[in-house]
Amino acid sequence: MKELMKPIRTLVDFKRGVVNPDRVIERKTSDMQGMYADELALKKLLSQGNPFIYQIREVNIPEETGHIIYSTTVIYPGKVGDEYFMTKGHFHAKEGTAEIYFCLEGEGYLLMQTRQGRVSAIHMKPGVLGYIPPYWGHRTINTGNKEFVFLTLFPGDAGHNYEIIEKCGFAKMMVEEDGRAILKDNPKYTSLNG
Ligand code: PAN
Ligand code: ZN
Repeated sequence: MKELMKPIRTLVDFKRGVVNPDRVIERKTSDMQGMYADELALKKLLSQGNPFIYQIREVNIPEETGHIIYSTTVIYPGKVGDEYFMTKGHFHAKEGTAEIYFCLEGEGYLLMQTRQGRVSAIHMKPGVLGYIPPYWGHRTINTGNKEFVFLTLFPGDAGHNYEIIEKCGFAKMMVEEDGRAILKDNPKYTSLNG
């Protein structure tokens, strides 16, 4: 039998996420190249100081079956052209694994998509839990004017596959139109099925 792992106590600040993370991952505008419809607007942001788009605060949990990995994500408020700041988005490497997102602060959307191009979106605000069933790729989008903060929990052996989204994008994108967030067809989307 493997050595027993010790229980972990984690303090989570609803406005900032995990207070003492083992690892902080920062994603800047330059990490999001090719993901926004308006490439000129992205170039402009790059030249204006390459701002941070989001931050992940992770706790060290073994990436193994039986464990539950958890972390918090903060997406900053902002837009690239009309399109709101968002995460890269991914499928799990082991696609038959689910995930739970729980909103702590701010507001936004949990956008999901299957390999076949079926799309679903959940409006997130504090107290809303979004369940991502197995086989749904997922991305989150900050449609508010302050930080959008959420806790995520997923199986230890899920893994991450970013390639599908990098190559095909999401079928829908979230843009501001007349002061409101609306879901529109993404002109850059290419279907996996050709
Ligand atoms: C989340 C995400 C996190 C950042 O913890 O990893 O929100 O988004 P990207 O990984 O798409 O950059 C999760 O879904 N983990 O599986
Ligand atoms: Zn995930």
